[in-house]
Amino acid sequence: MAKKKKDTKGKDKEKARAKAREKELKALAKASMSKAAKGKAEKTKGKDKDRAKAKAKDLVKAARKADSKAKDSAAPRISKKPWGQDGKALDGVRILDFTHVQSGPTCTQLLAWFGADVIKVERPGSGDITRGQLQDIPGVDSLYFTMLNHNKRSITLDSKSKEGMKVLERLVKTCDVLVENFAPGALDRMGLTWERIHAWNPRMIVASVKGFGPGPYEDCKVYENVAQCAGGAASTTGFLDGPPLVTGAQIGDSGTGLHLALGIVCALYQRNRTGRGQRVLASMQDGVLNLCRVKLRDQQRLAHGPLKEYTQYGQGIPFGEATPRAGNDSGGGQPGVILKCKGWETDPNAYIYFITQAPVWDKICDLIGEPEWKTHPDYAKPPARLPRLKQIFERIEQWTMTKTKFEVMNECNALDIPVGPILSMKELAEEQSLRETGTVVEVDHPTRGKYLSVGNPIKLSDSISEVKRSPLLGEHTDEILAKVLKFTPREIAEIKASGATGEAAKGEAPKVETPKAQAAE
Ligand code: CAO
Repeated sequence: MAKKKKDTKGKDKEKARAKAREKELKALAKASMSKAAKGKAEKTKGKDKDRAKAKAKDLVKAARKADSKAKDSAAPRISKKPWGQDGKALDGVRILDFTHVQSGPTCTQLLAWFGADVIKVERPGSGDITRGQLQDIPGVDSLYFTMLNHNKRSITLDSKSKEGMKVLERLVKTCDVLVENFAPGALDRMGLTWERIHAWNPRMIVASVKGFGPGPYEDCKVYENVAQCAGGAASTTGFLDGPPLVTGAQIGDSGTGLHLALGIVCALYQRNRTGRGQRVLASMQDGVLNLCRVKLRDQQRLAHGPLKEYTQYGQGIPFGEATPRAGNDSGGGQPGVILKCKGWETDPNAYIYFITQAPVWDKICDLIGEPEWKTHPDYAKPPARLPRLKQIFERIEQWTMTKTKFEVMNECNALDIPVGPILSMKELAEEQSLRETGTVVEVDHPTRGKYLSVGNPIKLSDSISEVKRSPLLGEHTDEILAKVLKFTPREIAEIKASGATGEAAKGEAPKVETPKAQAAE
């Protein structure tokens, strides 16, 4: 009898738990639905709502499946907290940030967004060279600096002084990762060789951006456009009859910073197993070449005949020995060009990228008013269209020029025809949905005031990614010496008296651009 009562009680408890969980899942679905629906433009509301509904349903289905799998094990359940608010992914990881300019700071900013404690070590008086570069407001940290150094703390330190090295040693012993992008050999010249760092802290990961990997150019200093040229991007960008071109996307600097961040996270993961730190190297040439992978693909395809999807093939222009500049041709092989839209005469961005993807060819023909092209032997099949692409796109352009780029996008999207409006920076800055996802954020800065920045483009469902303003020069020197490195007040006084932390007035950005700063990117 007693046992039966106990069983019933247990069952009741289980029922209550199941009921509570069901409630949780419904709330989860509701939250994700309203989030998805909220972030979309008015005009596409209906379709997005349906998509959000389906997504929410899938979410609940997946959660139920995970729950039933987890029932008999200790496996964790899907977080009950709202999107992105269940702690920080890299909580507990401390970074000694010895980076400057763009490539290194991009990497450490990403790690800081994921929750790492990033301590930026800067030269007293001047700090990161970008603080004073391209200044729009005299005496105020430039947007170049503020937009690459969010969520970090700043300590000023002369790493070449005796006292400075004492502080650096303590930092190495306290941190998990040292990230640097000095010129080749600079870290060694400072006395921070890999062997010394490893002896001080065998768990320390030392991550570097360099222009080139080992080889004939390993000693070169490298900037963004040098990397774009040396990594194969410039020779394959631009039009056939023009010079090589660099692209506005900072694939050399920010691209390599991204590669380095992945290397660091992998090294941290491996350290869990081995207990040992390791060196991580991301060269800018390698990073750019990695992003130009499809161009090396085409280089090898050339040995077997012309690249038929390139516009030049249709124009009868012979191919040379190397992958040519492809204009606006797509790397995926689907014919695509940039076409004028309504207003192109006065608006430099009234254009749209239009792809004549084979599976939607019939829909394109109907849309532009050429239904007979669906069955005509000169147009019906992709190989027949290749030599006629110029004429085909001219016809499509007659249609796009009658509409704005957003009208073209709406009409094409409804038919699953892939198109891309050419969005200006102004349009992106004003785009509400990007504000709502935190991809474009407004940040307040004590000396600059409010400004726009690009937030974390990588979204984790459990990890918060709030964007905090960049530090003023040396803003956290005292705090780091005392609270992180645990120097006594007397030791701090000695360090300061030696001049190792400098005498720069806190928060003041350098006013004069040095010739070196102007040369840097
Ligand atoms: N205290 C004392 N000295 C410091 C210091 C500090 N806190 N921080 C840096 N320094 C010193 C370095 O030790 C170095 O001294 P030595 O030349 O005597 O060894 C010196 O400052 C200059 O460092 P640097 O050579 O890295 O800087 P640079 O302006 O001459 O070159 C750059 C800049 C970017 C070309 C070079 O650092 C480089 O090639 N980096 C690797 C590639 C890279 O990241 N490029 C991307 C740049 S973004 O476009």
